[in-house]
Amino acid sequence: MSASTSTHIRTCPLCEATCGLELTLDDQGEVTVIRGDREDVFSKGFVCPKGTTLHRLHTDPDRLRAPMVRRPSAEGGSELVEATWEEAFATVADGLARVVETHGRDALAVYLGNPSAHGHHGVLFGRPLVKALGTRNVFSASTVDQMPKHVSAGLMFGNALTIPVPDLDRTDHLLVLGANPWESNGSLCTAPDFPGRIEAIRARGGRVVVVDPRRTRTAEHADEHVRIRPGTDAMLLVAMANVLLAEGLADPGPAGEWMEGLDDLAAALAPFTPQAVSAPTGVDAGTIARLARDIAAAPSAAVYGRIGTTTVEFGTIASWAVDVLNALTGNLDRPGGAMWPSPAHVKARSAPGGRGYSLGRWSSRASGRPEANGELPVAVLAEEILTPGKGRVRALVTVAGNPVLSTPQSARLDAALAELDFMVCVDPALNETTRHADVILPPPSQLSKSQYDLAFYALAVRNIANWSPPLYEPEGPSEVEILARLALIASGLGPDADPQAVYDLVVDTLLSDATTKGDAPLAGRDVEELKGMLTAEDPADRALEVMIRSGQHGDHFGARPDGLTFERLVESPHGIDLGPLVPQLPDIISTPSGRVELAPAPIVADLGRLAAALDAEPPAMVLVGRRHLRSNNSWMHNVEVLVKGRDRCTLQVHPDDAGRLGLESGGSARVSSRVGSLEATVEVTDEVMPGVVSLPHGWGHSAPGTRMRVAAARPGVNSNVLTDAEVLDPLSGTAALNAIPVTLEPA
Ligand SMILES: Nc1nc2c(c(=O)[nH]1)N[C@H]1C(S)=C(S)[C@@H](COP(=O)(O)OP(=O)(O)OC[C@H]3O[C@@H](n4cnc5c(=O)[nH]c(N)nc54)[C@H](O)[C@@H]3O)O[C@H]1N2
Ligand SMILES: Nc1nc2c(c(=O)[nH]1)N[C@H]1C(S)=C(S)[C@@H](COP(=O)(O)OP(=O)(O)OC[C@H]3O[C@@H](n4cnc5c(=O)[nH]c(N)nc54)[C@H](O)[C@@H]3O)O[C@H]1N2
Ligand code: SF4
Ligand SMILES: [Mo]
Repeated sequence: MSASTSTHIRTCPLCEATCGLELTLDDQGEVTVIRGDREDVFSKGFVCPKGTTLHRLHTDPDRLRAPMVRRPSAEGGSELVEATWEEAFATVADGLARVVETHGRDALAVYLGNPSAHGHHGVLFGRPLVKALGTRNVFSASTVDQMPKHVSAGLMFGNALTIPVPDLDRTDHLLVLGANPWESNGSLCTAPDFPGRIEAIRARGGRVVVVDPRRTRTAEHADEHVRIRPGTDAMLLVAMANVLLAEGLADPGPAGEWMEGLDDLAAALAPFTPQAVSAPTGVDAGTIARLARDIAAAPSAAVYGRIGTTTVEFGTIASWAVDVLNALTGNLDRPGGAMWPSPAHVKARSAPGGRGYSLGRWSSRASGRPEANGELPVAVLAEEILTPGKGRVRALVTVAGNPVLSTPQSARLDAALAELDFMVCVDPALNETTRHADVILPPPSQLSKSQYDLAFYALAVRNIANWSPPLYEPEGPSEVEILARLALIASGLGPDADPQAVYDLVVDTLLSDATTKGDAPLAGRDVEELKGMLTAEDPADRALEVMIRSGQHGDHFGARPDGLTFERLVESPHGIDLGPLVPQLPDIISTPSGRVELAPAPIVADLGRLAAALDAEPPAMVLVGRRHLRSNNSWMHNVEVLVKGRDRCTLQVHPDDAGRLGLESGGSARVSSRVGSLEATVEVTDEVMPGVVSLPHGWGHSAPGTRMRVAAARPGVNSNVLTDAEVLDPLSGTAALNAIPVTLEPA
């Protein structure tokens, strides 16, 4: 990491694709250009426009380099001013202590945003902080994203993290619903150059079908595009499963030996015939039956659903139905189908079965929404702050999140945050959310930390391990140090407690698990001796080293000399390819039955709600979201080269609707929903289907008191002003961010 090196290789931390980057440095150690790393074992040189701007986040003059603390202002109000780290941590200790002493720990809440799931630092050290806060008010971006998939995987396979991914590189048939990897590069399916991998399916004679209310770039590159009425994928998918069962096409293949519930499934799906779902989905019955027969007939096939199938009212049913279709067509756990990765940081299992997955162990205070994965729906955060009574949230910790732009009914959340007694944000930006903070603790930039994508290698289409060193020395405490010190403060140990205690705790817990729990790869070994064998220095890297070495490909601390070590990762800047995905049944299953549960009771029970929706009158106009390649949720709009050019925060309206309503491109429309209203610039395009309008999320950078000067010059509007915090997928608590009923008029 010396400044005199001319190139630096690292994995891009920005989206889930984990592309290898090659950074060229000048003799001052400044990054001059970023290209795709052609030698990267996974991405092979692929890069997108965001990856090439990674250094611009580091050099952004608006990036906070010192903590901000709220102080009384000359005008009689208050303002955020730069402070020392000592002052900042002392202020946090005071603020949290005051709230806990007066109102108890239930008055604390925490929100973990998307970047905290990238890399390994936040993933490993966010947990001790959440634990130390000792509250059930735990929120994250998962409940505006993939929580339905965790719930369906938990109920079907026993573990919320065992999510099957489409085996893109070997499949003969890919059915994509509600995902647009041409812009997003994929999610819950880590595949650098996702578009190239899709094109390869077609090049080898396979077939790609895209289900989306918009003719996306992904749809344009497919063999077939099926327009669907937003929010109804669950109906389409269960009707397809119904067809397979009714026509005798259901054949789970050898994996069927490990499946439970096939008979219950047939009964539960009986109401959902293609005829019954055709009107609400807007897809004709013949097409639905053919889509089902096509996946059954293909030599191998994978069904893959993403944001358009999860952030909707029936997200868990849709997520489950995706894997039911994979299972019924013999594609679950077979090459070319939907398979489970075997990531290096996860320990091997030697037998199926386990405690399984529980849901709804507690509920939110104000509206009784059940927890999932230990979290409450972020949609209820505002009401938990605003509703008086015992347990009312009075203090909030955010880490790497911008919920004011990212979560539903955000005007209410924005107002609620102003009511808090105390708020601390771990974030490098002074943005729409952090402007409400009493203290902002900015971690150093991504270039100042090492990188290993714990979460995403568990979702990758090949088994990959790739660790990147930091490029620069951090200019202040590392993110791990900040999180550890917050954990110590939350535990009541004060602002000066030594973070080493938390570093040790994380490593000790991992080693203790590896020597005692489950299949304990290091059973009988001495924890202190193992600790002495660690080679990494950084606390997050030391924890990672334990996971890698005790993991399924690991050296088990010398017991398997050919196994993976941290040193080998360090010596392999372009990554280590551990091969294609391999079948995992039955050992991967941790349901109490030890079998795949095709018809989990909570999901079958929820089908009644889906059946009731078959006859509901559909709204005349609904709103959906979209993503653009040059944008990343809410937080990269301050990079000039990414946002320059044409306005991307436009309201897409179909020509028929535009004509009827008197709207034209470049004009302005007022969009209103049950909870809010905004004015957006119109883009008339037949990319969207009639009756559907689309607005991207993550915009709306016009709030006072922020420091995002580039973003503020092209603010756009916040689509989540329109999304309704009361409309959730009940099992997962995930907000419906698509299929929002709206009305439109010229502004
Ligand atoms: N309407 C609508 N809303 C949506 C979606 C949608 O499709 N439609 N998508 C949803 C999805 S999938 C997601 S994931 C969420 C995202 O929601 P959030 O995670 O709440 O928001 P982001 O925009 O990702 O904001 C990330 C924050 O992390 C900060 N940050 C960046 N790097 C670091 C770092 O290294 N450390 C720390 N501590 N902070 C960092 C940034 O400054 C920014 O404040 O939005 C959701 N909201
Ligand atoms: N460039 C870029 N890349 C990103 C991100 C980003 O903001 N920008 N965000 C990252 C994150 S956090 C995530 S979670 C992933 C998300 O990855 P994707 O899921 O691929 O994201 P989107 O591009 O939002 O695609 C969702 C698609 O669903 C469609 N849709 C909306 N409603 C429905 C519906 O009811 N049914 C169906 N079938 N389709 C529907 C939309 O038209 C859209 O094309 O992307 C990641 N990658
Ligand atoms: S596709 Fe994702 S991982 Fe790859 S360069 Fe772009 S932002 Fe980075
Ligand atoms: Mo996401």
